[in-house]
Amino acid sequence: MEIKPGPLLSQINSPDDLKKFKEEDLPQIAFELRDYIIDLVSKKGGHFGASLGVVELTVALHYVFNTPKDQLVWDVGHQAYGHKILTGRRDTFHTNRIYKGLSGFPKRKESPYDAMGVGHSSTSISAALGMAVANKHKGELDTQHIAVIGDGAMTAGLAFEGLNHGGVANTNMIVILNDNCMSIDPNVGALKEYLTDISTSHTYNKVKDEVWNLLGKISKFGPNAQEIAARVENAVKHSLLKNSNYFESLQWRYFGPIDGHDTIRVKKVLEDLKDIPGPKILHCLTTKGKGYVPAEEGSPTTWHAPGLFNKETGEIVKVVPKTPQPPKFQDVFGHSIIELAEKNNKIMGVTPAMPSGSSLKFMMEAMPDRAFDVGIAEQHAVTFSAGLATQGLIPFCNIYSSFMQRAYDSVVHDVAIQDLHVVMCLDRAGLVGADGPTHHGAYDIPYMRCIPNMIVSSPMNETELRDLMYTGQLDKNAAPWVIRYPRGSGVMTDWKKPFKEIKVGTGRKVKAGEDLAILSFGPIGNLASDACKTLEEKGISAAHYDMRFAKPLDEVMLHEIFGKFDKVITVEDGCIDGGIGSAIVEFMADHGYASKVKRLGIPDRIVEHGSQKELYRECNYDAQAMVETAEVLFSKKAHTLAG
Ligand SMILES: Cc1ncc(C[n+]2csc(CCOP(=O)(O)OP(=O)(O)O)c2C)c(N)n1
Repeated sequence: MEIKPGPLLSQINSPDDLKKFKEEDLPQIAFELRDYIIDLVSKKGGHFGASLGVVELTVALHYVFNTPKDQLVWDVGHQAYGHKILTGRRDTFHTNRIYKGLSGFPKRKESPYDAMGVGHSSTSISAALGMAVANKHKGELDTQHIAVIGDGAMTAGLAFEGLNHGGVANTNMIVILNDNCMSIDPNVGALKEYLTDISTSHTYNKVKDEVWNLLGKISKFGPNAQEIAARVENAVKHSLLKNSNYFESLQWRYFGPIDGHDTIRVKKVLEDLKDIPGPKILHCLTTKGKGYVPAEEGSPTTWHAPGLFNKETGEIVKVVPKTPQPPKFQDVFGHSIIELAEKNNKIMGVTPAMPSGSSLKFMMEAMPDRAFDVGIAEQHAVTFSAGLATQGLIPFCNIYSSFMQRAYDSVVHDVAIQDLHVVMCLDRAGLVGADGPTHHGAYDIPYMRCIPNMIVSSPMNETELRDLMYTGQLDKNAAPWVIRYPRGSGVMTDWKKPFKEIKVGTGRKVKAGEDLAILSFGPIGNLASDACKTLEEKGISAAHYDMRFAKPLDEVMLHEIFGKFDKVITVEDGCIDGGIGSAIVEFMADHGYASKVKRLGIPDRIVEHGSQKELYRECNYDAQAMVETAEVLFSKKAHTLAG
C-alpha cells in the first residue's frame, strides 16, 4: 500500500516550501510529519521513538533557520527522520536503511542539509563549534550553527569537551538539549539527575520566568535585540541561575526548560535566540515516541527501534518460527556471564549505555551490585574496568566494536600497558547491516592485535563463545582479552553446554581436506563450512580451520597448514588490511612459506548499509565468494602448468 503524506506535508519538498506556510499551520505540519514517520517506520522498520520526539523541534528549526546555509547538526542522527523528510527526501524515504537506499543517519554525501554525517553519539557540539569557528574565520558572521543533542548523548565526555571549548569560543552557536530522560535504556548518572532537578525546581523556574519575560520583549525590539540580550544576561547574572546552572558556569547562556512539543513556542524561542550572540543552550523537554500512544505508554527501549508493527493496534510484528532457532550471540553472552559470575565472585559486568543491546541487562537485573551501565562513555567504561581490575576483580567490559574505537587510548594506556585482566567483549564486530558504516565493526582485529599483551579471540559458534568467556576469566589466563562476535544469531540451538577451557592461542580443524585450506576467524566460518560442501561437490577437497585466536596465532597449526597446502584462503568479518589474513601472511613470510594466499574480508573502502547478507556478497566474502576464490586459485594453477 502506498504511503501518502498529508495535504500540507505533500507540498513540502524543501525548507523553503515549509517557510511559505503561516505560523499557525506549523502544528498541523508537525502532525502530518509524525503520521508519515509512523506510517513508514511501521512498514519499513528503523529508529522510531527518537524521531517522533523531535517532530515539533524539526519543523520549528527548518522554519526559523536558513538551512542549509545555517548548519544544523544532529547528534547520533537516529532522530533525523523528520529532518530528512522535510529536506527533499520525503518520496525516497521508503528506501530508508535499505541496500542502496537512504541512510538511516544524516550523511554528508546524501544531502547538503546534512551538515555532518553521524551515527555515534555526542559529536554534535564539537562539530558545530568547528563550523562556527570556521565561519567566523571566513567572516561569515550571519551563519547560525545549531547542535541538537539528547540528554543521553550529553553524558559523554566528548559533549563536555565541546561545551568546555564552546563556552569561551564566542561563536554564533545554539545547542538544543533534547531532554527526554532516556538514552536507549533509561538514562543514567548525575547529569541526568541534575537535568531532572532543573526541570522541576520551583526556585529555578521562578527565575527562569523572569528571564523569559525579558526575553519575550526581544522580538518586539527587533534591532535592539543585543541590548535586550545584555539585560537578559544581567538578570541571569544577578540571580541564582549563574551559580546553580551547570551550563551557565561553563559560560553558555542557558534558556529553558521549555515544552519541546509546543511548535509555535519553540519557533518563537528560536527566533529570539537567533538574535542573541555567543554560545547558547536551549533545554527542551520532550517525550520519546510522542504522539503514538503505544510508544508513549509502552517501553521507550522497545520503541527505540521496534521493527515492523501494526500502526492501528501497536502490535509489534513477531515472526514465530516453527522450529527452535539459535539464540543471538548477545543473549549467549548475557546468560553465560551470569553463570560464570555465580561461580566466580570476582567477575563484574560493564556496559556504556547498551544494557539491552548487549544483553548485560540480564546481569544488571540478577546482580545489580556487580553490573553497571556507565552511560554513553566508552572511554570511561574501559578505564573504569581497568580500575576494577587493579583491585583483583575481573571485569567483562562489553562494548560494540565500532564504539570501542572511541576508547582506544584507554585500551592501550589503562589496560594493556598496565597488563590488567580486563575481558573486552566486542559486540557487533563485523558488518552490522542496516546501521551502515558508522556502526560496522570493521577495524578491531588490526587495532587490537597490534597491542602487546593483548589476546584477540573470536568464537565460530555459541558454545565457543561460552568457552572463550570461561577461558578468559581463569586466573591463569589473566591478561587483556578481546572476544569479538557479530550482531545476530549463531547456528546452534543446543548451545548451553558445560563450559570447557580452550587453550589460549589454539585453533581447531573443522574439516580435513586435501586440495586447499580455508582459515576462518569467527562466525563467518559457518559460511566457510558451506563453501567447503559446495567445493566438495565440485571435486575440490577443502580443509577448514577455525583460527579462534588472531593473537596469539596457533603457530603449530599454521606450520601444519603451510607444510601441507600450497593454496590457502583466509576469511574474516573485518577489514582485510591488517586483519587475521595479514597476520597469517606475516607468519608465512617470517617462516619462509610460499603458498598462494587469498585474503577475504572487508575491502579498503567505506562499506555502506544493507543487510549483512547483501554486504557479505558485495564485499566478496560470502560462501559463494569463497567457492569462486578457490576456483580461481585452481584455474591459475592450471594456467601456470599449461604455460
Ligand atoms: C559512541 C556511541 N555509543 C553508543 C551509541 C548507541 N546509542 C545510539 S542512540 C543512544 C541513546 C542516545 O540517547 P539520547 O542522546 O538521549 O537521544 P534519544 O534517543 O533519547 O533521543 C545510544 C546509547 C552510539 N550511537 N554512539
